[in-house]
Amino acid sequence: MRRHFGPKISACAIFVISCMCLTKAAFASALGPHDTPSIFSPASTPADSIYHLSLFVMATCGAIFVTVFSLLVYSAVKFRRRVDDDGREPAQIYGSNQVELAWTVIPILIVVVLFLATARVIHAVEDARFPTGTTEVTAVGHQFWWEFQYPGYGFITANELHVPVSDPKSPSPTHIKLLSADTDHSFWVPALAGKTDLIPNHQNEMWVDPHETGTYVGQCAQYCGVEHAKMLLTVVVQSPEDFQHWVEQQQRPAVISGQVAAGRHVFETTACVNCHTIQGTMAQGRFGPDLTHLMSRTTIAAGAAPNTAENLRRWVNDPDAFKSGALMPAMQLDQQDLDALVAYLTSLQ
Ligand code: HEC
Ligand SMILES: [Cu+2]
Repeated sequence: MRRHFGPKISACAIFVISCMCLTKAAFASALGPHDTPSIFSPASTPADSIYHLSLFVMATCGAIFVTVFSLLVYSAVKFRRRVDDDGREPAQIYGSNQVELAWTVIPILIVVVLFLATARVIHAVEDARFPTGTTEVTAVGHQFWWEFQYPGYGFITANELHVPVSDPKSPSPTHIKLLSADTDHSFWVPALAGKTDLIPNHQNEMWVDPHETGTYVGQCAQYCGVEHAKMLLTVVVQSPEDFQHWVEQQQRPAVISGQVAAGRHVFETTACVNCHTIQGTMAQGRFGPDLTHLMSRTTIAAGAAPNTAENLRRWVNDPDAFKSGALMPAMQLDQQDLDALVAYLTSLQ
């Protein structure tokens, strides 16, 4: 006697895979606060609303899954082929208005409810009004790093976005205009907000209203070229005092120290100046990140490596060493110039 296991086995596989995904998601949220980009530990308003919506959608889909799966198991077990089966066709039933109405109307209602819940969140996120204390930032995506302009404060930085924490009683959100210098990128810090694309010649917008200080990680979520995977994002949410302190520090021109004059000379007499800006010097290039306060960042090359003297040396000597495909050429300097240059770079506090 032949037994039919096909449908049961594939249903079981779907169930096991779903359980694995849910467990993984639960673990992701249980991991350290925000060192993995996870939508399951929101710390800012748009991310909160998206998180609650996704829980609602998952619960609805979970209920549908459990209902359908239980009916499937019940039917598979109850109506399985038995030893004493006479092999005749069972009675065929056709045309029950009640049953057909039920399986038409109930799914329509479910879809309408999911649609309305989603539309509500989209409206709340897209049509938000901004209070007077809003911080304005323009983020420009470049292959393969982020430029952050603070027009209200008059400075530019790269890769590590700083924003103030927002007090629910008097919110101080950050409004981010998104532009691209070359191709499509996507700004995604899951704990803070949904992802929004940066498109050449088209301005997109998004905002964050974080309610917990801390460092949040994200990345470019749109394939933008060979080093897309190393186009990481860091957002530092600070207390209003710390943020103010950081702004004042970023507004200062670069430190000019006689001790590193040799390195500054190397910088100013090589192609570095065509691609990088150091405020207060003749270097005004815009193709690469602003280096005025290079040492105030914890990483270099959009999170590709920690910002240490050793890594700066390796980077300038050959960017491809840890970010192959980066759009900065290896500068072919001799050891002495390289040492002097790194000393200068590390003085840029
Ligand atoms: C052709 C343009 C170009 C030239 C010339 C150039 N760079 Fe760059 N540089 C870039 C680009 C683009 C990046 C960003 C690479 C990335 O992260 O993918 C970069 C990144 C850097 C960084 C890391 C900054 C950060 O915050 O991540 C440093 C430091 C740096 N360059 C120093 C130099 C020095 C020193 C020179 C001269 C010896 C130089 N660069 C010459 C284009 C250039
Ligand atoms: Cu990108």
